Amino acid sequence: MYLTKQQRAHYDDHGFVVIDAGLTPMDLQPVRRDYDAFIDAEARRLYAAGALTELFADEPFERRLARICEVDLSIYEQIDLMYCRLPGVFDFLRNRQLLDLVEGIVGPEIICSPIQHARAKLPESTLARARLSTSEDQTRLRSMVGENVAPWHQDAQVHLEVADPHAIVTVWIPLVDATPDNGCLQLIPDVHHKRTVYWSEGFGVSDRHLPAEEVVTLPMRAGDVLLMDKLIPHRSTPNHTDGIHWSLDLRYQRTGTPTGRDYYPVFVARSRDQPDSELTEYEVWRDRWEQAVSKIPPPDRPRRSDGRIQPCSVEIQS
Ligand SMILES: O=C(O)CCC(=O)C(=O)O
Repeated sequence: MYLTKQQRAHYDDHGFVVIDAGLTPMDLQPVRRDYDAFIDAEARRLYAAGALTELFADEPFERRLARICEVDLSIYEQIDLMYCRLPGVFDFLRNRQLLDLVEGIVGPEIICSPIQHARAKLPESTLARARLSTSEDQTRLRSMVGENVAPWHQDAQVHLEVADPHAIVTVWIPLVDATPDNGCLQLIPDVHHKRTVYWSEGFGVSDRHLPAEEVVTLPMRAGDVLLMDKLIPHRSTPNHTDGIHWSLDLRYQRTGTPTGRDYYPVFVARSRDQPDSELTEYEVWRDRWEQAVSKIPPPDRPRRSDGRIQPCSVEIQS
């Protein structure tokens, strides 16, 4: 499925577009299957080591990791894409249907940016249910429950300045239905026309710098796909249900443009001109990530050098 003219026009006019049922359950299945298997294998390892006294094997995908986190935090800490590096996820980054949608914005020469995450937003109720043995773990759990409640920000804030002039599309995909109750995204449309990055003290955009346009809340079904310009401010909200809000956020851009995180592996996801340049081998992707993360662990990665707290303009090349 390619973008229709109307969908492309919506993206250009408003800085985002949601493609209803842009992906099928079969498209998402390799990701869910591999995370399921990863969590199961890790749970069995912890069980054998005595860290878990039950496997929570009857819990569905939406709940199992949260139940495990009531007792042990180590699986949760490995969940993000750059640590987990699962074959089904690599396949998904190159999913034909997904790239057809991306091509409608980026064109036919597409790289997959290393700014990509799998997020398992834990329910707030995990805190009350937790039976962790130390107060340090209880504090860690509190920050885990909070870490995927993203403050208002633009994705331009998470790459280095070198990528400022280049268009980057964020592709946000819920793996379970995303609702206001479990913490779906909110965004401020149309703001990309201002060509402005709204800085704050630290990460995010503080209320006094936030553009005044009306906020849109975006409930989405699993399989819907959000395409969003990197200058659109967005945030996500806390999870008040008892299931995990699982999602992926990926970024794609035109081949040859800097990702602003070039110390992590970028790869050619699609090339109509030079199909041989596409990365098709899972092991290569996995090994590149492994090496990159061992040199620069994600918490130590270089950040933008902005002490800036005022909005600043960026010129994006079209
Ligand atoms: O998925 C979320 O809760 C936040 C995602 C986000 O802020 C992003 O993709 O930049």
